[in-house]
Amino acid sequence: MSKIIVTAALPYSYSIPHLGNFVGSVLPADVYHKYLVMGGEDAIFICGSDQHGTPIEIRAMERHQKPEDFANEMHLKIKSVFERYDCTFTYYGKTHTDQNKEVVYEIFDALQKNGYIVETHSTQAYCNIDKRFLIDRFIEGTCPFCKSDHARGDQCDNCGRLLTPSEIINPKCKICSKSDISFKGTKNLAIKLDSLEPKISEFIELNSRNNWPKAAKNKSQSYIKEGLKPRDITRNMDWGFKVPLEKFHDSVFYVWFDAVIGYIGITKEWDGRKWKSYWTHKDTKLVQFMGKDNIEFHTLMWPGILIGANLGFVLPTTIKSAEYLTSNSEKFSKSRGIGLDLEKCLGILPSDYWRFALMYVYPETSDSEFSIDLLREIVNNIMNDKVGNLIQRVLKLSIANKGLVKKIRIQNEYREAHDKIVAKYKDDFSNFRLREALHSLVELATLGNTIISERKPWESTKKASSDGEVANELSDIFGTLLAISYEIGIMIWPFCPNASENILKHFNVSDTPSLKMLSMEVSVNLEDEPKQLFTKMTDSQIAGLQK
Ligand code: B3M
Ligand code: ZN
Repeated sequence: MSKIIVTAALPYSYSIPHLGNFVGSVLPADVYHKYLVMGGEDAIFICGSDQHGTPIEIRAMERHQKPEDFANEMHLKIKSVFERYDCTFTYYGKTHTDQNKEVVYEIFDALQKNGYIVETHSTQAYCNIDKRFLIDRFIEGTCPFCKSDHARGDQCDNCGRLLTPSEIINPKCKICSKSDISFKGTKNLAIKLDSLEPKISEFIELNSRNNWPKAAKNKSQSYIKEGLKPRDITRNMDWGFKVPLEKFHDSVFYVWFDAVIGYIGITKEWDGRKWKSYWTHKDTKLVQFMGKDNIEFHTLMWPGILIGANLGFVLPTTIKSAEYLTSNSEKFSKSRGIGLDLEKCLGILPSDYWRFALMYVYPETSDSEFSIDLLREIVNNIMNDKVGNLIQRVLKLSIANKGLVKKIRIQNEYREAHDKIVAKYKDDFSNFRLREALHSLVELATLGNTIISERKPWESTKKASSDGEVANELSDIFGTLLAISYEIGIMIWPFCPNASENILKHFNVSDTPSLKMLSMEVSVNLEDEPKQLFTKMTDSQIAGLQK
């Protein structure tokens, strides 16, 4: 059986992620991994906190804390928030560990030996007030490409282009907000992406056939077309992994260098023995979830590092990038204060609700607008009316007519429609259409609701006691409706694990659901009254979110 490594982009550990981050990577990765678990695959789910980089140093500075202490504190908070959203990582680690450092050094050595590291000399922005180099996010200004004011030293937050500080228009120091900036000479180490370009390009050609979204493929190809340049992998700052060369004793590796390698380092942190069998197995599939602003790091720099090091680590098979979740057409962003923070959300609605609603609008192929009104619509009309009510009605009807409940299976009349939906659900997952898979699940509930409203089983239950034919017909309907409810209980598990458990306990199932269970004989417990699966949103919940 081939091994599968599922990863979600490593969140920067300087603040709790918001809904936009969550739906862009960790949530769909968790949903997808749960589906693989249901299919009995040998799949691990790896994520962790990205602990280096300037934003962390900036926040730590503001709090008078050491970057390491601050990053570790935030790491624990982020980890616990994800767990409260029922994300079940195989391991949620972090990048500032000995294990990651070992892998980073091993890869760096190999890159050097293979001739892919070059020394670069450049002038860097320097704040004359704070007396330090203003790298990456320590400098902000206007983007030379899209003219947005959200350009930072390393990347524009709006258009996603990678930048260098000297390109930024009207630069300001992030620490003192002044523009007393000069450019001073400094040296760095870069990875020769230019030399690696033919191999990176070949990798993109080949692997983008594995369900890469258009954005991932097009963006990567257009960068290749422009031509790759050497890219710095070191920075003149203290926080990070020291570059192991005397000449660079005052530099550390660039956060993105040890963050992508962190996928491997975190797996090593998880299991000092097993990590290698996943990362170096020739049949391993590496499936990586991320927001679209992370694409080029994963399709150019990361494969460049892996190809250049040539240590036998697998290259990304599928890059599953997401578009943006928007609010009034603006991208959710923690730096700009739009978007709801995950902790607050959980105080208002339980995790299943967010998991369902967010996956229902997962910006899979284009940006997707999210609002409190839309959330209410999804919770009230879809989760409650279509899914929850169906399960409750079916169980209540069955309890009230115990004698008519016989075999739980889909009646011939509905078999074709039913099979089509279940096959589509599986096909959606196999082709990484996760939002579609959830919509397919809702379609199954719709089929159940149609059967109830067309057949109106309650109208003929009395007659069934004296008419055998009516009784048989009702048994078939109940059997079909119970089978649909049971299947929803299984198929909803990757999205709403709690609802799944609540449904399946009525079918005497307490194990983790599997796809095999879809075709197994099942019994129903008609003793316990069903509780409401989901409830509609109250005005006070809405008000809580608006605050
Ligand atoms: N921490 C960026 C982000 O949180 C970055 C991802 C790293 S993935 C290796 O969006
Ligand atoms: Zn300054």
